[in-house]
Amino acid sequence: MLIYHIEGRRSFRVIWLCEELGIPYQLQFKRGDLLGSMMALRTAYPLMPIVPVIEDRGGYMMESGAILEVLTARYGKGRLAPEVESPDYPGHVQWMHFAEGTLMARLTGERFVSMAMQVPVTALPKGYRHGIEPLNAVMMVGPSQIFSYVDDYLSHHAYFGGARFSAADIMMHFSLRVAKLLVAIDTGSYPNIARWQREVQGRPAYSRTVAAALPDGMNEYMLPEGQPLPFPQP
Ligand SMILES: N[C@@H](CCC(=O)N[C@@H](CS)C(=O)NCC(=O)O)C(=O)O
Repeated sequence: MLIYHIEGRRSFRVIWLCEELGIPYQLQFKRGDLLGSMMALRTAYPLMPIVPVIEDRGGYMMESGAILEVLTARYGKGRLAPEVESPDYPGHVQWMHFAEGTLMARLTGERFVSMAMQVPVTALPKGYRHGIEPLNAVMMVGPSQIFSYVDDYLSHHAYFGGARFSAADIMMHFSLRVAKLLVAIDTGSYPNIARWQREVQGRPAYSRTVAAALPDGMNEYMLPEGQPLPFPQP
């Protein structure tokens, strides 16, 4: 299987899953060259050049959550997903979707507003950032309410997979890691999220993933935290 990869991006999830399940893979990326990695993908898959894309069994597939689901079903042999009848199954599926469907959508939404308004995320009106405020005109769930919900879940579950680590933990890990960059909120300051982060980052497959996916260390897109800059500055 070939994984189109860009350092610091969501392809990390696919690599981590492969490392957990022992799925052989090759990476297509240009080390230290985010634009070069993206151009390689644009050439291979011009119709939807967003990362990750995989090439497997003669076909292309994109959308990280869907890729993880397919690979887990095909190669997992019961690993990284609770049984359908298990009490952990609904939570696992919820967080598989929440990672992109609610969490990343709202974090990037806030970041896009900041880019359009040309102000740091911390200078956005309070309602966007903190969510429901009874007297605020903006009645939406914002990042800090989302992180409180996530932290509460982890106060009575070891993992997003429930009692055992699952693909949902891999999905949520990326979204929580980039929270600091996108909206300048350190999820490590939430005690249960911090406990969970330490634990999952202690997995041998995580260390192998970091070595393969980030050979020059963590590259947070080369962007300053929470600033309205859409691209790396020269
Ligand atoms: N929901 C998609 C999001 C994919 C996505 O937005 N990837 C980013 C990199 S992490 C990307 O390729 N951005 C470039 C673009 O949006 O054009 C997934 O989970 O795979």
